[in-house]
Amino acid sequence: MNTNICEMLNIKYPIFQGGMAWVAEHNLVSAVSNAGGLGIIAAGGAPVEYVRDEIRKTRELTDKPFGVNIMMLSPSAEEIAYMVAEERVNVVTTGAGNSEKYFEMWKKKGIKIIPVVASVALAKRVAKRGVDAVIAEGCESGGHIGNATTMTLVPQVVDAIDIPVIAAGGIGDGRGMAAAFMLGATAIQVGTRFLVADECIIHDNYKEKVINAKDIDSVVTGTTTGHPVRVLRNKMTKEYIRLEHNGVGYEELEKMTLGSLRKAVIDGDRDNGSFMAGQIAGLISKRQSCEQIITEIVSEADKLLTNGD
Ligand code: TUI
Repeated sequence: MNTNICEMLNIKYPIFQGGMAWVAEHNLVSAVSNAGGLGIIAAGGAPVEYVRDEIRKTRELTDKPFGVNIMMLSPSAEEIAYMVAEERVNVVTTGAGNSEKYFEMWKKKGIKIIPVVASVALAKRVAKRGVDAVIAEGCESGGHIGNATTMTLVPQVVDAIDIPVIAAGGIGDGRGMAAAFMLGATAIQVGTRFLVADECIIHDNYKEKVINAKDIDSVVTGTTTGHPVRVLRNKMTKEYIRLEHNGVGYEELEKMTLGSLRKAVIDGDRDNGSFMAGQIAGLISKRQSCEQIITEIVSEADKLLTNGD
């Protein structure tokens, strides 16, 4: 399990925790890093000072490496890009857009740059610009997604570039990790399984929704607007999908979902919250600590990769 990513980032296990907006804050991040994975603070749509504060709080709880994920659609993305350079975080991951204009600055500060890509084209482009690795994220993931599946995207990205590839999307146990390694990845990113971690601060209704989810409870809103987002189905998604298929436009739909992620994470509002989660939610059935989650995934994968059973 000691792969090139472990060496590069000085982590024990090649497991990243996905940078989930509103969810991935200092408690979860430090617990994952302390357990030997890479915890990643999600900047999401938060203001720059909130994210700086999260970095400092995380540093109080761990002396292990951790990262910050910058969501490029955020109005604060630019300020956060400069702030993480100032703070010299170990790793920056970026998603929902292209962050190449910041690469030189981050490189000069010795920050490892690992963009999330949802296509081979973007993987090639950022690899040419000298990033350290890429996270190839398939559309099984929760939240904002691209088109390709993990099974098809990962091997194509692996073949297209010569830097390490971290597989993301639909990976929730050791079987998923072993499969990702078979596709050529040398690390995995896990989001949904960490939603139910003891150290994850989300509302209990959110955790319950993940634990109770079945294979078919995952839906994608925004397929008609160009902003597809994978969530667990509820009253809000039913209404959203009905409206978008009746031709209601993006602006109007956005008003409906304004603040809906907060409603899920903080309020646990079962009807109106946006319960972002990946398709693997159906597999997740128990609450565990981050340490238990990581060691269980690693030992399952290790066994499969060593003995094949
Ligand atoms: O970013 C994510 N997942 C997210 S961000 C998020 S916060 C949010 N909240 C409400 C609405 C929308 C977002 C929730 N989940 N994953 C990484 C990711 N990046 N997935 C897909 C991409 C991506 C897509 C297109 C990256 C680059 C890209 O194109 C860039 C370009 O310019 O070519």
